Amino acid sequence: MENTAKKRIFSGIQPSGELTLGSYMGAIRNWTVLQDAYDCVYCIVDLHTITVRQNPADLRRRCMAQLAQYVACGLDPEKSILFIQSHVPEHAELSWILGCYTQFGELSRMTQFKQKSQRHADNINAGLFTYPVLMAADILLYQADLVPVGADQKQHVELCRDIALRFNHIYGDIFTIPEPFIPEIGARVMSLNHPEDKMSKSDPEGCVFLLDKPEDIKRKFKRAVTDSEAHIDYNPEKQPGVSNLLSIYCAATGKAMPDALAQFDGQGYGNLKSAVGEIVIETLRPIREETERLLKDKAYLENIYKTGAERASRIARRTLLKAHKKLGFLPR
Ligand code: ATP
Ligand code: LTN
Repeated sequence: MENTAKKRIFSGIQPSGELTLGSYMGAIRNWTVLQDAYDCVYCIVDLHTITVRQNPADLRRRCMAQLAQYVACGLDPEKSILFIQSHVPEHAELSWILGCYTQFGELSRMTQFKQKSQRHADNINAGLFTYPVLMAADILLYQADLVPVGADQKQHVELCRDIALRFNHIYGDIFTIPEPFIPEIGARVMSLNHPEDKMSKSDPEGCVFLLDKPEDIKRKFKRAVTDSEAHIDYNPEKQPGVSNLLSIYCAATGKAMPDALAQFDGQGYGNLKSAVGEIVIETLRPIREETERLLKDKAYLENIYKTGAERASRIARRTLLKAHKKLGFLPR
């Protein structure tokens, strides 16, 4: 598959917590539909995750669970390369090189860095600062054309483009210049209890996890924050909570917003919450059941990530050596 003329896709998610409805609707769901038309490489980015202190046993468990969820969501290891970032050392190696072509000022402007350094004020480490450089290495190693991510990652993909253009300008066409690929619906699923913020795994009550039990999903939607307008309308500025519920409903059913609005016209918020809760429960049920089944077969999952790393390495090594040659490093 690595030799086809299909365009290449790369994306990754951190094993820094459990996967959420946000990462599913903003990223993974999109990844699955792209598998036939593109040559896809999907990663579990564990190196990124240690920018925030992790418990080693939890990290190990979450990596395995994340791989199982990738497969349960429909990522097919026969079609796509599924692997773990730390198993392919070229990521860290290219990251060092690209860091020498990235400006301090550029990294200082990254919104995620500003937010995370506020949230982890006691551990503003260099890795947190250079995080986007490692992300650029991830993408550029595979010569990716498209990077399917949620809206919050657009700035990082744009920085990746700037770094690649700069490098290519000096050394010739080494890297493919990637484009972010952001879904029309589901690009920014908001928190259920703080609808002005992105749904995030660090806020368990405002967030639905892919492996949540039906009763937990039901409770979270029941308690979702709405407003006092008392009518169902799509207006993210004035009615962020209700608009978020409507967006989740559309993303889960595939319905267009005007159709969803017509369906809920004149109904109360209670009905909307339970309808969205139900559809999310039914969307996630098969994923949870399949994940539980897969997690019992560790050998199968290990085989996926080992094969994935071998296939990924072949592509990554080629790009890294090309860069080494251009930079003037002696061949090994
Ligand atoms: P968090 O904010 O929950 O800690 P994160 O965004 O830092 O997560 P990941 O979990 O690695 O990091 O994100 C995985 C992917 O899912 C990215 O492509 C991201 O854009 C997307 N994503 C994450 N949360 C949402 C959301 N609420 N809505 C849409 N897409 C999202
Ligand atoms: N920073 C991303 C995760 C990530 C990523 C990537 C996404 C790391 N490397 C390469 C796309 C391509 C995030 O979602 N927090």
